[in-house]
Amino acid sequence: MVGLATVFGAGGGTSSYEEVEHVDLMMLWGSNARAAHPIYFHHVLKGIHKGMRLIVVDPRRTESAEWGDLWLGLDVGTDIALSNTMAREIIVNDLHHRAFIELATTDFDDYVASVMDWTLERGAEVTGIPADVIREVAHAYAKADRAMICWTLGITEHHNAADNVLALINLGLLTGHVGTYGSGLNPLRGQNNVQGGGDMGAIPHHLTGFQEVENDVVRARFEQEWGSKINPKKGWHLSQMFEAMEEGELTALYVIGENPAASEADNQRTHKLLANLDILIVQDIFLTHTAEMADVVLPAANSAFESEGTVTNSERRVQRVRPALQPPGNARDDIWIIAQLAARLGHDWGDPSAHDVWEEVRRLSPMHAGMAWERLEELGGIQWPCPDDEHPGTTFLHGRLWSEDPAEQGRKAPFSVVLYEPPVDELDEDYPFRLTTGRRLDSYNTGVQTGEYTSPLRREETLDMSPEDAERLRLREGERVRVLSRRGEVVAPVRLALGLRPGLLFMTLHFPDQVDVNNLTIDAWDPKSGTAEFKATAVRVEKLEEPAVASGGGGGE
Ligand SMILES: Nc1nc2c(c(=O)[nH]1)N[C@H]1C(S)=C(S)[C@@H](COP(=O)(O)OP(=O)(O)OC[C@H]3O[C@@H](n4cnc5c(=O)[nH]c(N)nc54)[C@H](O)[C@@H]3O)O[C@H]1N2
Ligand SMILES: Nc1nc2c(c(=O)[nH]1)N[C@H]1C(S)=C(S)[C@@H](COP(=O)(O)OP(=O)(O)OC[C@H]3O[C@@H](n4cnc5c(=O)[nH]c(N)nc54)[C@H](O)[C@@H]3O)O[C@H]1N2
Ligand SMILES: [Mo]
Repeated sequence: MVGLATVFGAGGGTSSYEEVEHVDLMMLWGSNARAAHPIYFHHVLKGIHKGMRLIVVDPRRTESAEWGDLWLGLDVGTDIALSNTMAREIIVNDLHHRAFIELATTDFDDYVASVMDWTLERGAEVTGIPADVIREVAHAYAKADRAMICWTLGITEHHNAADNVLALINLGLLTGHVGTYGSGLNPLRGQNNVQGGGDMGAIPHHLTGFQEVENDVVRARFEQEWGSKINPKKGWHLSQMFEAMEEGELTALYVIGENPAASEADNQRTHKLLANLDILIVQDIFLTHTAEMADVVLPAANSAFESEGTVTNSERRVQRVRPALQPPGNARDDIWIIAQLAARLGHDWGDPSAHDVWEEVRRLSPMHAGMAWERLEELGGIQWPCPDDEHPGTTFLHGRLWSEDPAEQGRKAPFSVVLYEPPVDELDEDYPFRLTTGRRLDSYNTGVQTGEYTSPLRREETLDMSPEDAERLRLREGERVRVLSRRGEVVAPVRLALGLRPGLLFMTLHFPDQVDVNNLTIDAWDPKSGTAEFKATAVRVEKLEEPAVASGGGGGE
């Protein structure tokens, strides 16, 4: 969000799902969309069937990479090196889009100067990708008629997340692959309503519709609607909140729909800080680990199946949801709980419905103004911006950049100088393995919502390791090992994974009761976006016990 908002003024993916079926070349960068975004990947498959070339940039050979024409297995945290090397290759071969750069961008010369050291040889050395492969991909991306880059956490869960995103945006600007149908720069959102949450203002520096909380004119409009004063200073993001707890500046926490006791990096620190709060309130549909630590638990209805409202997906499409089930027991709609809390604090909001809330959103947020409830229904959802009742919604963003008319074009898009910096948690003799963490198709996040079901797909947590490393450490499939980082340790069974190169390990966050992976992760975070470096931990692996003597058939323990 931060990277896109900095360059283009709007923190949303530029393109529509349907466009993916008309793309010539797609770079799926740091995203295992096959497992984590199956609906989106369905569109990718349709694109592939129509002749799209798919290039996957991921340290692991993922399920997504299996569908790719090329897999670039770079070392964790070297994406900026790859992007800068591609940029230099494009520039020295005169493959950049001079007309677009002239028309629509600024700061090109500084950018050129910053990438000129990134020869193919240096890029290959830092990323681990052969020089001729980087060359091929740079040429293919620049020459494609319609090219798109999609990314997710492999890019954003690093200490330099915003710079990683800016590095990808630079490539789009350099080649003019933005602002036209079938091109674009797209972060895929993690949950059905991550985009919507940010759009509604659940983000430290924005009110609803990306309007700056520090802007006096904006605040005055909201204050008039709400009849109360708004703090003029932007708030803290999650990582800053934990820092503020450490410094004693934050002593009360109200958590709605999040399980930080399991999902935050370096959770020994997290647990200590949550336990030290004066008051912890948790509003959730399950009694989570965080809720178990809480002073007050407010049982909520599930907003996906038990209440009414809207969600906004990665293509900026606002869609309606309706209740299909009755909430159990005392569980109540999140809106109802919040209104009751307001009443106890002396503000009578009555009993607002989801529709009432939505009408307020439309009054305050120009990009939602044309999205009447009935129109959302009729049109099968609408993509923002949709400023008035006649507007059909917006398929792709930033077409204005191609306009010759300065008034229509508006602000130009700046190139950003981004410097390569390796991960914070360094590899050394004691911690020689790079552990990266993420997801599998069969489970969801901290397991709260998927922990109870049984399915043939469902697995326990494992430590995934390359067969070469397993052989070197004399480990067998299923053998339990101790994994240690500079912060903590876990025990997990080994699984041999052909998609991993030697030196790289993988685990998920799905089974915190069995293997609490965030015991290992580092709380280093990106000052621009607030995201933690979940994707790069330095660890070592120790054998737990001597393996039973091998007996030909590889028998059990
Ligand atoms: N089945 C399922 N689907 C989900 C979720 C789930 O838990 N289960 N969670 C949802 C949520 S909240 C989110 S945010 C999304 C996340 O969706 P994804 O981001 O696609 O999922 P991850 O597995 O976390 O990480 C993506 C990939 O980044 C790669 N990677 C790691 N380090 C680097 C690096 O330095 N560079 C590059 N280029 N790649 C790197 C990893 O190998 C991994 O394949 O998924 C959503 N969808
Ligand atoms: N090691 C490691 N750690 C990670 C990551 C990683 O890749 N590696 N990924 C990070 C990412 S991208 C994410 S998004 C986080 C996820 O971290 P969390 O968001 O903390 O994890 P979830 O399990 O998705 O928890 C969501 C909670 O919302 C509740 N909930 C669901 N619907 C509703 C509702 O309608 N109302 C209310 N009130 N509650 C509801 C669920 O019951 C659940 O407890 O984890 C982060 N942590
Ligand atoms: Mo996420």
